[in-house]
Amino acid sequence: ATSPKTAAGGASTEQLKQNIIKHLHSSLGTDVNKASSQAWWRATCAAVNEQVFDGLRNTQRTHYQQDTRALHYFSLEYLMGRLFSNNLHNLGLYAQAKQALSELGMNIADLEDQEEDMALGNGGLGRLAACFIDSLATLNYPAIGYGIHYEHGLFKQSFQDGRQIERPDSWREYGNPWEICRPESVQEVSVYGYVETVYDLQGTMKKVWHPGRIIKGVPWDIPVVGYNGSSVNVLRLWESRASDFFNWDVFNSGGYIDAARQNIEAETISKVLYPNDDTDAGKELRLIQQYFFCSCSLKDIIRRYKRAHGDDWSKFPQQVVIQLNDTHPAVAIPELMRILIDRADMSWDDAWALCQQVFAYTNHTLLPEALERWPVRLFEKVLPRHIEIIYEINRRFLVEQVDVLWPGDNAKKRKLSIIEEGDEPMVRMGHLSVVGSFKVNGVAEIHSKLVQSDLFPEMVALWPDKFTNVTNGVTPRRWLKACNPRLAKLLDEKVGSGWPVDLKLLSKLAEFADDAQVQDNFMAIKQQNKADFAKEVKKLTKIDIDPAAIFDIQIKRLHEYKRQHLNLLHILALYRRILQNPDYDMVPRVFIFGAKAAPGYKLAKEIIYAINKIADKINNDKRVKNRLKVVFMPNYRVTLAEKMIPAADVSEQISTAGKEASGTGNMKLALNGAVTVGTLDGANIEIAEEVGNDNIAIFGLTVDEVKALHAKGYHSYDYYHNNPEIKAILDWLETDYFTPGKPGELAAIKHSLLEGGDPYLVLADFESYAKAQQQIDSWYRDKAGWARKAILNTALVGKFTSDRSIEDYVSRVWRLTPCKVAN
Ligand code: DL6
Repeated sequence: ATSPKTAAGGASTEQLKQNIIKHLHSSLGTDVNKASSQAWWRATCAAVNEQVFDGLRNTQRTHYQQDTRALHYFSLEYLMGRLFSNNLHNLGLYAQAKQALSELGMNIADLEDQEEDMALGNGGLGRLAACFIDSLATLNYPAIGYGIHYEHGLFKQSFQDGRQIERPDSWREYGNPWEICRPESVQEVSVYGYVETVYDLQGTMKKVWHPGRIIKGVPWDIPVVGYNGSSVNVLRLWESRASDFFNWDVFNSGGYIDAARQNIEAETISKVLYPNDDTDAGKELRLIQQYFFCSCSLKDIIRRYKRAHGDDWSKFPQQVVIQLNDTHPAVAIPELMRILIDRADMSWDDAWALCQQVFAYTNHTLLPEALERWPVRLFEKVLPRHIEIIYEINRRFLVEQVDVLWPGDNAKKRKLSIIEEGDEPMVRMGHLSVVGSFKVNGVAEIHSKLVQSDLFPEMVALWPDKFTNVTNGVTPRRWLKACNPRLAKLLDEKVGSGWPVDLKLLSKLAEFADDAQVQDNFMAIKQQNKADFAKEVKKLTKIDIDPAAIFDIQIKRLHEYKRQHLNLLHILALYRRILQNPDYDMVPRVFIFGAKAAPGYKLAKEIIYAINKIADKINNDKRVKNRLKVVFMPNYRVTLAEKMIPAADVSEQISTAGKEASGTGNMKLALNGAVTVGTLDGANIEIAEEVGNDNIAIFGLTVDEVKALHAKGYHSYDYYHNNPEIKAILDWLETDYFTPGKPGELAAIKHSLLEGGDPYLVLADFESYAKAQQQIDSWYRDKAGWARKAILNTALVGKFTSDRSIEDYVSRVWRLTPCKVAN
């Protein structure tokens, strides 16, 4: 049977089939009889791209004709995951493609598995960028994402005897059907060299930068398809290559080998994503990466602006707004100043006035190790002209702002200076971002408050209106409709099919929270998702898990502040209780982890090792009688998250209060009906406000209590000595119980919690956490009560759609107007 035309105005099933076969023949050079799954997948992508490219052309034409103000999102990371099913869903073509493929004898799920994840990001910050560009296209806002076309994304993770092994990720080794190279828009970027001061005939001083190296930036465009046939925006990622001009010189002078070496050096810039989510400052290549993509992107923006406005810069701030995704792209501020002053001959005052209307900055973390600072001497070497500009921005800031509000106060100047004094003077990128931006936001209410009170209080005194909040969000298209089709169907039936673009409609589901039939349906869906995921667990880890148990999931980067080790200590407590009391009564529970540790983060890797070793012991201990299972899923990534989230009963959001800026996994899990065990941190606080305290298990110290405890003096040994369960568990880690013949192999955790001072207050929160887990256990025993909670979680988290975040940015920061694209 063929289906009618799609909502997107696209092809019928029959046409789609013909198109797929056409592309098998003409794009892939193969035939239905011998095509591999990979070829079928590529042919289907090519067929889908016919519509994607139509949308792209229409969108670009409309934006050009209407000369729209546009957002330019600058981000070093985009954690896109797969695009196949996402594009099909957003085009309204998924069901048709499934049907077409099935009529061609292919299973759509098998084809989905042909696609590598586009893992050009580490975690929350990169995934947020991906959700935001989805929402921008869906809401018809003119926007372009700029970033780096890394050859290798985030490493692939496997376990060897429980230890994390990293392998390179080569996501586009055999090409990527979603991207288009745009040689016509290549840019050139300079680095190194020296600055000369020259005077023209009128005696006016000018600075001339003589670069030491020129690199070519080649743009790759990835179409970003809005939901339901709206706009198709672009994610433009820059790949570095050696500049033709530069190589030619070296080549002509007989230096073929030198030319080849420089080629390699130039290409290194976009070679690999730095795998830390917080600490890379100091690495020369990282600074060059940041500058490379900012410079390419600014020149691209200016080229487009000049096409419409020539050399008249007056409309630039009306047309262009640039969002800095954390401080990683902050070097764009001095780069724009350099272009305006050195290239466009603008006065300092005019250039600065313009810059300050263009940039806005989002802070994503308060962790001191994540606040970027670059050695001045590195800047001098790599970007000699930019450091001069930064000095001048700083000089004027200190004289014209700081000294005016706090005359003669040198301590204030030291604290606020963009240049940190010391043996090794540093450029503070956070300070530069605040000074150079017209708006600064945090990513959840509490985080934005802390940005103001703890990180930049003096900046708030200088510019109270500059600071605002935009709570994060997630796209419900990927994180509910596409990843949880069973629940999506139930929601269509109960609240209508408009919820993917109007997530508050889900609140209508709350009316059914006590309806026995809806409860049964909702929990049956959860059960089926759990059964599907149990098969995946078996396939990937060989571990059998029972879908009747509580699936308790902690998925996020491995970090001490996220406290996977708190979860682990509690697992050990349960295990110990079972061993001490063979009849220990608990609802069977499967604790499931997914996390990558930064390759250089030793303790994080020790925590992974400990979880794996303890899992091994518990899973094979007959005395446990299946009450407890522990699973660490290898290679956690977007595609795996899409399978885990629909199967979760419990969502672990257990960071030390004040440390997790927002979290977004918390939103995805609640949206799919998981009940959160969480601290009053980041967006957990807002989730609790939405779902109500009966439907979330809150525990632990609050931000104020954490501060008070640190102020008073925290002694983790007190908890060790006063709580026999804590003592027994920590001592257990030092034995060879979990690592036969190798005592002490898991002791790193104990040492960090005792001698290391337990910086993230794991022991202080342990008791309260264990109680919250007890609460979950007793809630789960009441079937109807649990179903009600699960339903209400889905129903009441409509606030956390990234569409709402984008509308908040639009009204508080960007001032954009939607631009409907005619098909
Ligand atoms: O804002 C997105 C995401 C937050 O949800 C997380 O809470 C936060 O940890 C994360 N921050 C980073 C750190 N990057 N830097 N800098 O990924 O941002």
